[in-house]
Amino acid sequence: MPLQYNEYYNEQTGLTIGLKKLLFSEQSEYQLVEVYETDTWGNLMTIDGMVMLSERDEFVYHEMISHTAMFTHPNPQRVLIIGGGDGGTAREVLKHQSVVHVDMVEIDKTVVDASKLHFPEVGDFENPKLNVLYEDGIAFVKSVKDPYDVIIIDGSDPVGPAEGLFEKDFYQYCLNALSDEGVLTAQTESPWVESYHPSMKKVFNALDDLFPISKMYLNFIPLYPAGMWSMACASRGDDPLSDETIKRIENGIKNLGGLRYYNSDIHRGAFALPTFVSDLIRR
Ligand code: SPD
Repeated sequence: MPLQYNEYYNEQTGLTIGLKKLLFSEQSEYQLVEVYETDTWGNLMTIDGMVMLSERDEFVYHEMISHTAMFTHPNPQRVLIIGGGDGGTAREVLKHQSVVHVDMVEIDKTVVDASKLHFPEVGDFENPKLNVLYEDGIAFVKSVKDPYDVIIIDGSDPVGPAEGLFEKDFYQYCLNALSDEGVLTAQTESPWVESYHPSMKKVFNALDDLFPISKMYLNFIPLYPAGMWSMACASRGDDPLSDETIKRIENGIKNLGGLRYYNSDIHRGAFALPTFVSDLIRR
């Protein structure tokens, strides 16, 4: 019997990944953080039995959650990342020359430690513009005094410590913590996994109530449940689909190194939703 990792997301339906060996396993104060060497995906991090990232496909998630927000804002200087302990979102954000300061608020230092050890290409932890804080992201965002231009919610699934990241109160605090033209993006789970629909609806209803502009967008991540992944983009200023935003992407993308998924066509196309997906969040 080969060594396999299984994540079941609908009854007995799930995802199977071939493993070579376990590299890291630590039950932190919050969750079980594990890293495996896989057969074809490079190293893989799981939290409480759910895939967080693999070396081979992490670029999709990190490029899409970061650049969508960063280009929707006309001049993002101060950025807040809630979660994001593997460092991949910060790495993408820091590619933007306008950025002056990034606070990354990760509740669990074990995630950062595991990433530094086993995902050396993912994080840019030595970057002097990056400030890593080990705190509860909800409490942090509630007490922000100096607003951020972009807030990115790169949490895990809505069970355990990340549950509060799918609640309306949290998005109210985020709105208060954003500057006038502030933009927020968040990961919002797979439209194919019914158990997460209530959390998805909660987030999109909250954003719709609170922000002048809020939209869902999609990307395709092979090691996440069902491969189709949704994200939210909400803005106090520009629309992610405005001509200005698209022009900013077209002019600015050449200054960012090494993108492999995100481009202006993907940005535009990602907001086109299949009917069953837009029905999920229609009120
Ligand atoms: N089930 C996957 C949920 C993924 C959420 N965040 C992933 C962390 C990558 N930075």
